[in-house]
Amino acid sequence: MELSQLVVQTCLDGVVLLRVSNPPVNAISTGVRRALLDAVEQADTDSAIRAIVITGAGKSFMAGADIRELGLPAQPPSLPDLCNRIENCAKPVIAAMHGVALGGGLEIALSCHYRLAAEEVKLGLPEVLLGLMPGAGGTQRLPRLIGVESALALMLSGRHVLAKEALLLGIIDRHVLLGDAAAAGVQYAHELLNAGAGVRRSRDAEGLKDHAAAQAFLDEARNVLAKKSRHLFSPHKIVEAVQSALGMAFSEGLTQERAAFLSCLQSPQCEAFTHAFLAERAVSKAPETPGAPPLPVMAVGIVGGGLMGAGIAVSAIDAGLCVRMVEQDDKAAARGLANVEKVFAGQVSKGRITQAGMDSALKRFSVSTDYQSLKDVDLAIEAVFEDMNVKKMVFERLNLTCKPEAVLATNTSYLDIDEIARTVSRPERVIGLHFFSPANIMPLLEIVVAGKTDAQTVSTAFEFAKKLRKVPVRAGVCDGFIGNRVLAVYRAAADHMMEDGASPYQIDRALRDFGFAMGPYQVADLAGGDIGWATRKRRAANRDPNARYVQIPDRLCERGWFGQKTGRGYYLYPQGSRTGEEDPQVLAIIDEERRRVGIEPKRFTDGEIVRRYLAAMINEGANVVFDGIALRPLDVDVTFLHGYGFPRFRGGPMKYADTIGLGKVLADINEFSVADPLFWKPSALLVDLVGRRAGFATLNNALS
Ligand code: T1G
Repeated sequence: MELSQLVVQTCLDGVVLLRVSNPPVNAISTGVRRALLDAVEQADTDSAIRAIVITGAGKSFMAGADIRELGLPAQPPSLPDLCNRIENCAKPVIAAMHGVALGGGLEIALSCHYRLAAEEVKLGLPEVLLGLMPGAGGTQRLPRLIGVESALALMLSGRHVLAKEALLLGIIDRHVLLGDAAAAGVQYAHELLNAGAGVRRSRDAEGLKDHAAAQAFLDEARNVLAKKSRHLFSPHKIVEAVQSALGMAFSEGLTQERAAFLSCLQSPQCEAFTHAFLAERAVSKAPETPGAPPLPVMAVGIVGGGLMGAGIAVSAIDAGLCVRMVEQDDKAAARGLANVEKVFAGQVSKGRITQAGMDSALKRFSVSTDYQSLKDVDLAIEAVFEDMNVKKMVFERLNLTCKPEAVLATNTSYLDIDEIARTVSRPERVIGLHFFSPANIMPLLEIVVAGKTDAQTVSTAFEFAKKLRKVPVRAGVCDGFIGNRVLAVYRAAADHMMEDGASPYQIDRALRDFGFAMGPYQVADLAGGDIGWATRKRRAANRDPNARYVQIPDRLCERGWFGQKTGRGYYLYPQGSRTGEEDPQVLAIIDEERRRVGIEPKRFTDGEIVRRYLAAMINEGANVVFDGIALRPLDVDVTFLHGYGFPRFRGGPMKYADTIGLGKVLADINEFSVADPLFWKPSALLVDLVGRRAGFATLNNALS
């Protein structure tokens, strides 16, 4: 695009309006930086111009540096140079913001002399969420403008603030209640000129005057980070940069900020976070959607009012949809209603919604024992007991009752959806919507496309996910789809290590140190051991008799030790406590099992535990891509980031594999396979990629 198109200029009565135009979000690409610098220099030297207003075209001011250029060699002018040039203008420069002003976008505004914003604007420095830090003066100007406490809070959380709060904090000077921010900006410029107001530079603001208080906030931030963000790189750099703002001259502080910014930019964490950001956008686009617009979904039917059905209901009600629930008898219907009410009541008690908000939400909800109440719904979701015959019966009823075009979805987490689809006369409308528990909170939604599902049904499911603010991942039919299929394999790898000598507590600790929020045995205790037990029993008939099967989990389940809900599992939970204590009796049971199968326990280092666990996860992730169950490796990454607690700063298992090198992963698997060749079979995809010296990333581009 020509530079003149990236920044459109209009000039009237001595005020020039510079409108950045780089759809969809006015990311500050190299071209935008060049065009804006040219325009600002020209305006500053043009004696006919008395003030400059910078704004954005379309829906936004500017969403920050162009994320797609982050890994590329830097091109001049740099964003810090542009910001300095703006701040050095000899005539007033006004930022007029609407939509989003994020990252480098807000940093441009901070280098302007005056700032106004439309009511709905979202301002923020979200660089930390990309493993970065503000790199164009944000760490130096914002604390001077609003003080260390508020500036650090914004930069360390990456959160957005609306105009009202920004005004209170002192980030902006005015907010525009009605009308166009750009027009208000021009009017503000005239007012300033009429009042004889001159330039006013953020670097001269006095927010750091109380040195001792500022230092105390910095010390406190360091303490909090040491506890809560020990794995992360960039938050610590942010604190260092703000420390420079406190102790150094502005220009020196900028130099320190630049060095720290570049170290973040070159860190693997930045690459991983950026991968996660782009992968999330890629998964939300179904390949089917362009040719098959979604059907409108206004009313949703849900069969089953258990915890899952109720969670899905709440999620849909929250999205503004009408929800009709069906249960098999009055007692179950009353329980379904109570489950839904309980979730809303919980939100009221936490202050997330008001009682009036709850009452109005519940007006969109009804429960019945009659399938006829579903005759007009656009989408019906079955969330009944995980049993093929029960599910088939439900689908037969839905087929008879629902209107012909309605989408019929199942929330099964592993059953064969093709088989379910065979029970209806419209298999093209059948799809899997696999929610994760609690369904109103967990962001992941696996959209499972069966053999006969048509394109419109797929795009309707994706649109529905968007309405519910879920992260959709397209999956194919197999036992466990993407997430649970891979989970079964790495959980088995963990169990093998437990039987071979590692304690569940060491395994959990090693994986927490890697960055998981919880280890697999803490997760098992939280989810309930009975669920995994039922799955193991179901799979028993098809299990390869030669495959290794660790019986320790069964020994716990046989004792009724299902985890938190029974007060003990792998851990002890005295008096309903949620943080478990190590249990010597569990260790004794493990020892007994080792003796029974004749295993001499060996020591594992934490590093070995991580290596085995991740190798199992990556290898099965590769199989899932190879079999076409996941579209690309990035779909596996998003599944694990949003449904299984994989640390975001590592980008997902497949991204992590690329980071350490697929050759290393394959070498690990080959090493482990010496002792157990049946379990450790290298994925054909992994072998192929290593042979071609390629990474998983090469398979991500085709569809994204
Ligand atoms: N660069 C490039 N593309 C971007 C972008 C950006 N900054 N932000 C969004 N997009 C694309 C996105 O990939 C998608 O593309 C489309 O815009 C719509 O986005 C020196 C270094 C702005 C709140 O972190 O938070 O400045 O998939 O689907 O829900 O200090 O995008 O359609 O091809 O998300 O309406 C800091 C990140 C950069 C902002 C809009 N900025 N973006 O949300 O739509 S680092 C950010 C967002 C920086 C300096 C540093 C959101 C949004 P496509 P979307 P949305």
